[in-house]
Amino acid sequence: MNIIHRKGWEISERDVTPEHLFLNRRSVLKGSAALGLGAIAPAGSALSATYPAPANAKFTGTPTPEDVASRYNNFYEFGLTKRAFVAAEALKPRPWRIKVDGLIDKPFEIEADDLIGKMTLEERIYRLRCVEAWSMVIPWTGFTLKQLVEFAKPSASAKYIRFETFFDPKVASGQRSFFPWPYVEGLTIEEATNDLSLMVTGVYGKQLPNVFGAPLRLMVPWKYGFKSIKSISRISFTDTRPQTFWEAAGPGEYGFWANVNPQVPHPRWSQASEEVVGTADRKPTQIFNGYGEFVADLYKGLEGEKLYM
Ligand SMILES: Nc1nc2c(c(=O)[nH]1)N[C@H]1C(S)=C(S)[C@@H](COP(=O)(O)O)O[C@H]1N2
Ligand SMILES: [Mo]
Repeated sequence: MNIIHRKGWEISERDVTPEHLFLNRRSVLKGSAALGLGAIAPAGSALSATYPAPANAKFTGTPTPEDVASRYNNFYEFGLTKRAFVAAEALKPRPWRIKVDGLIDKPFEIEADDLIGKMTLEERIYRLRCVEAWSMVIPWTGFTLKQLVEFAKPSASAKYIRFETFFDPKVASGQRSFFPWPYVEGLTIEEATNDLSLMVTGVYGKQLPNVFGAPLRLMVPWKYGFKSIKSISRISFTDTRPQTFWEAAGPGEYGFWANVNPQVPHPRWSQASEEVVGTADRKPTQIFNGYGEFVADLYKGLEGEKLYM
């Protein structure tokens, strides 16, 4: 990969989340409740998700064009190129069982759409920064991971959440390759219950297409993109730090925390700037991908950890 090194660019004004929008969020969410979105579910059945969901005014921006973002993806289950959308058509995201287990009140299995139907959906525009030094801006629909944690009722001993992608080499040809399948990721409970952590069910105002990780994927925008695991089939609460797919594949290059930091280079390239996919631009990378006001406190006292790889 060819990386152009540029330093010292200023962060532009429109990249900073305005404080007044932050303060407005509560009223925005109250407003969506007032529209009665929770009231149209037939008794005893899950509410089927409707798109587009109400936009959260705290997370705005100008999205990467949809035809660009949906044709430039990492989804190694469907090959090592950015053209995963072709092979990903083989995935059948419905019906889709999700196992929720480990250190919780009552382990259970649930149909993805039933789980989604129990949650409050909203739309958020997030920046996505891949560890390969490119970025996009994507309008996701989903529910806060915090809602799922509250639904699962973890015991006090649960310190981490481990996420696992489906494993089906007949459907996902990439899973016949040498990688340590299935794809696994993890967060601490504190990270998972941070307001930014989103379980994604839709994108560009529609139900999630396969290539984006249907029917349910994680989005943690202050971390490198590989943390945002796609097509989740199992969610486990544990007291031990899970070993992730990329840690197992390349422990010298990828770690558990993977917080974005322009000052900490990847062993093979700089992270100082990023290619803005769909444009001819590069821009300077921001610490925590610009989300430090929400997440920097999570890492107080953890300075001895490799927080940025
Ligand atoms: N299961 C799974 N999840 C995954 C990946 C993958 O290969 N398999 N790639 C990751 C990487 S490296 C990135 S940058 C993002 C890309 O998300 P997008 O295609 O929705 O933009 O998904 C992440 N989640
Ligand atoms: Mo990535």
